[in-house]
Amino acid sequence: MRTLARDEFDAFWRDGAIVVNDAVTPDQLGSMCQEFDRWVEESRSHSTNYGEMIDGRPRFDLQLPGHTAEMPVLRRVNSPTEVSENYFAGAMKGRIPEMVADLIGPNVKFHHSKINAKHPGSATAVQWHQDFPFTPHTNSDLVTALLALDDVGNENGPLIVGMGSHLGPLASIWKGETFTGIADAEISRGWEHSASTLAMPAGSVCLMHTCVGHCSAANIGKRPRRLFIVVYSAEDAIPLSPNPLPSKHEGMIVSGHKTGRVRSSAFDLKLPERPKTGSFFNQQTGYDG
Ligand SMILES: O=C(O)CCC(=O)C(=O)O
Repeated sequence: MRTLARDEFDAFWRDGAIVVNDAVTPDQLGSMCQEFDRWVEESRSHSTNYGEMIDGRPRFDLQLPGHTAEMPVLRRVNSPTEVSENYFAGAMKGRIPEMVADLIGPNVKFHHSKINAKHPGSATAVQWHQDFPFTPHTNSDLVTALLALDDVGNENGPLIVGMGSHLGPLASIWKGETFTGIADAEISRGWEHSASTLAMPAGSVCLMHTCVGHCSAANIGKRPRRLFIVVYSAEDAIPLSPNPLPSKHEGMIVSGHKTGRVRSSAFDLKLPERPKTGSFFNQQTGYDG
């Protein structure tokens, strides 16, 4: 292993999630925060979602109603690696992809990225779900890396993880014929029993197995909570549904090399619905266009 300690590797496969400090350098973290602040300044001159991803949906997502020029509320940036060298470097080089390669490598590729910002007082709790049913692949060697740009404590919208739940069943995110994006309650009730709230200092990363059940709390504190989220897969895991956040960087090798092979594991799930807006939060709250 290049970057993770043996006990971190073991904890990941036992619990389905670990937090590792100093995942990027202080300079990198500072540059990412500055870039986000610059986007917030830019957002003052917009009253609707704006910018464009490669599929035409808006890149910059505002809290509406709520966002104003005086009090800007930029809550999401989709595919930031496409518009920022700082976010591109954080995702493609350095400790984060190295750690992911330690877990599911040696050959690892990029799938998608986003920044989720929870502002004080914003009702942005995220309901229980696993990531895999949103991004099914031929095997489940996928890791979601969530880099904290701010200190995250109990008050400002922390991640809550059902420890060990990646070893259990996949929970449907459909209710009958309706795509809700929320895990089947019978299964998620089990995750609550082993739930752990993750404190994260700024610059730390949570590495999460794609099958681990997780949710996140609303920000009831006074400080913002911004996470830069990057999804990686093993190179031989082939996507089974369209990328919810398509990126010109999808499939980029971040560790090892391309083999052109496919590896499959057995599972059974209903394919997801692609978000009409840029976000599965809107699917969970029923506001997806
Ligand atoms: O931003 C958050 O709090 C949650 C993110 C999350 O659950 C995810 O990206 O799967």
